[in-house]
Amino acid sequence: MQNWLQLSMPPKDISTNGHLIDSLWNYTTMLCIFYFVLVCIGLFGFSYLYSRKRNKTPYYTYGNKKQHLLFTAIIGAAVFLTIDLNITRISNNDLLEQFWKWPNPATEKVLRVEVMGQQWMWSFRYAGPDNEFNTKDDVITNNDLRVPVNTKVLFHLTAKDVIHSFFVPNVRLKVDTIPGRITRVWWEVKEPGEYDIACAEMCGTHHYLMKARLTVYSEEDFNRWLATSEQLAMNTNDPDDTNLAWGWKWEN
Ligand SMILES: [Cu+2]
Repeated sequence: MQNWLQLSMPPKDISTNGHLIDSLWNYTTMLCIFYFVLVCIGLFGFSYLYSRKRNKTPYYTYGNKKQHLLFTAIIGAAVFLTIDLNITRISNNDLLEQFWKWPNPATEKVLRVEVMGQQWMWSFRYAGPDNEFNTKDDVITNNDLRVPVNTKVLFHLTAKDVIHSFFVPNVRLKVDTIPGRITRVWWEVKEPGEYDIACAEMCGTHHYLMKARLTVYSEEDFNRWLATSEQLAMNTNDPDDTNLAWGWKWEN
């Protein structure tokens, strides 16, 4: 049963690195709750302690005594150190140790995919049998991304018209696609199934329609699908069809 609590939670994490994002998210949320409770205790506690009922004569203070300033500085420093500085440190570590460890197609098994965002759909391109992008045998799909499980997938992304954002909630992954620039991202997913892809950048009137399907196959199923699609591409891709010519030469 899906109740409001489940609906407000992020969807199931199916990736090898998604837990890093989740733990950062939880850490930030927990500390914000902690400081929120602390502020509430102060606010309501002092309102009670210094209420008119308990203090017949008013006492005026401007909070500018040395101990007031010191106390304020300590609270400020604690927030800065435990939240700001610490999440910067954690995310920096995650980037260096995981997200920026780019898989190398020359030395390991990596599936490469080119992604094009446009108003209002996502297109995907696989290199095809010749292993070269932007050639006649490329497998091209619209709003339909298929990848194998337990395999690193490296994406190079761009956009045709305006800035879009490639968002896969189950992988905890979001990256802008920008006209005239290639951004990149990689993932490894652990669970076969079907998942949502969305655009996370308000990109025009039909932004909400810009959704695609991610299918994660077992390795055999993926290879079977790819072989069939490659055959189909070689038979039917029309070199004069300008709608298919949006790819580019892959550069590592
Ligand atoms: Cu978009």
